[in-house]
Amino acid sequence: MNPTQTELPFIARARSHGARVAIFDTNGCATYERLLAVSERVAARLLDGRKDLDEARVAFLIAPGTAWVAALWGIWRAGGVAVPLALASTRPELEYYVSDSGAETMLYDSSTAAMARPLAEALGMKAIAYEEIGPIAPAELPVVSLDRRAMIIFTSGTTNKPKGVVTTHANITAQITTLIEAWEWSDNDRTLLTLPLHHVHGIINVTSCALWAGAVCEMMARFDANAVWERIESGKLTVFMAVPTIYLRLISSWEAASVERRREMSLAAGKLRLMVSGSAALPVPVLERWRAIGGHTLLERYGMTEIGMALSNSYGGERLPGCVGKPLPGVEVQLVNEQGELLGEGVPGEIEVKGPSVFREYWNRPDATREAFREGWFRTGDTAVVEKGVYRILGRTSIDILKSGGHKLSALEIEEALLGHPAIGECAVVGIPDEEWGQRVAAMVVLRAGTELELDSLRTWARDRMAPYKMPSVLKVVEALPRNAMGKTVKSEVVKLFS
Ligand code: MCA
Ligand code: AMP
Repeated sequence: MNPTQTELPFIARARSHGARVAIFDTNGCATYERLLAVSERVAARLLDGRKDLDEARVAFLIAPGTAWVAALWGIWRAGGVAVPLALASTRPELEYYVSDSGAETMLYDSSTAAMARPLAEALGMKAIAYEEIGPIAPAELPVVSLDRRAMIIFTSGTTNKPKGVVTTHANITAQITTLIEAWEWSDNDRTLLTLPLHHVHGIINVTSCALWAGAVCEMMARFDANAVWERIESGKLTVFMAVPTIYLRLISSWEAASVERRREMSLAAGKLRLMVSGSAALPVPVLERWRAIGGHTLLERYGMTEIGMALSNSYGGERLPGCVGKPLPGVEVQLVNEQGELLGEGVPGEIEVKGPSVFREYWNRPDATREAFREGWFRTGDTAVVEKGVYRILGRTSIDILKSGGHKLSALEIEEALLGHPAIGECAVVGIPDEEWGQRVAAMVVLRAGTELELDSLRTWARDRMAPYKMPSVLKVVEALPRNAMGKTVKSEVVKLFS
């Protein structure tokens, strides 16, 4: 590439980190120089003679590690829009993400080939195996301006199909830099990724912040509580971020250890400089338990796929249990009532967010994009209250959006899938409170005449149709769903019937 050309900021950052180690994964380590070299190869392979992908979508199904980052960076450097796919998704789910995004190319690795290659073939996409991208003649890479689209992450909402959240390079840069500043990331840091790489939490907060800072990012193929404790006990980690369910798992693992080992685990945890919880409400008893075990008051923050992170407890100052703190640098936050009127302290209202980190649009859904904004402010659908300038999340405005294990789920999407079951005539899906998962997916069903249904057989049937975290783990068969005078299912009654 011509050195006088403007580069995307993350590339310039990576160049400045040079020979430092960027990633440790199951295959070993990679320096920043190596990441740059490999991602350039990916870009050249994707370009295949073209000058610029011009925002063509490239879907990629790759296990966490150097290959995943090289794929993301390669897509960006070729001028493409990255569509990270979830390893846990089923074939129909992947088909939807790929078709909805209009991705023309699928990048995959040897661990995902069995799923990705036939899918790409069936959809007439170009399929590229990461391991088969050999040395390639260097290509002139395009100049990609910050206002161009960079990524599409699918999110479940109040519609029955997930929507693609489009962020530009400028949005992503803003999402990263606000956290670098607020949480004081530096090249002395070393973090551990245990989260899936199809959400902002894993992609931006952990991986991209670490690589922006010149830190080391250890990447685990999947979360495993004992393996995480081993890494904590290595004494090398400085930063760790996870969802509340993961902290609960770490607590259980600590509790199962011998008294002597517990002491070592606690000592090691206390040496990290920062431990963050987010993606779902952190119950205060969990925060307190972790304070006793790990010697940290977990830093709780609030974010969303559409906005990155918006609110955060203080890094250096007081952290208030049950609260998510104040707006991050460069992020404007306000609370409004249903009429869009600004609310003062102590009055609950909907959180609205504005600033450079807020996404551009829902992919191919101009109406949904328009509805999501009020006078330039993004309407989150989350309710909060402010007390002494500090925000506390009270819940979501829609009962149809669930959070389970940190995954946002649409009750409507799960209902639509369940209605495909031959025994199910009617159904209502709700989230019921659960200590481990935050909420559990619960399905209330009315069966077709002459049929029977057990939870186990429903889950077996669902295995090919939805990711494991979407599958109902509670089932109730009823004669009729609770309905109002208009015939609409009353979800609040459904929740009560489960309790
Ligand atoms: C899995 N299982 C569940 C659930 N998930 N059961 C009930 N509810 C669930 N949600 C069941 C499986 O069916 C399986 O059952 C058993 O648990 C183990 O499944 P497995 O898939 O192995 O679970 P896991 O790997 O232990 O996963 C737990 C997890 C994972 C590590 C907490 O869910 C996770 O990584 N969550 C984080 C998601 C995330 O990154 N969210 C951020 C999005 P059986 O054994 O019977 O088959 S939010 C975001 O990005 C915004 C911007 C933000 O604010 O951060
Ligand atoms: P997602 O759309 O998957 O990015 O999930 C974002 C949603 O997670 C937000 O709209 C909130 O409902 C929820 N969320 C994120 N962080 C927190 C938190 N600290 N407390 C409560 N809810 C949270």
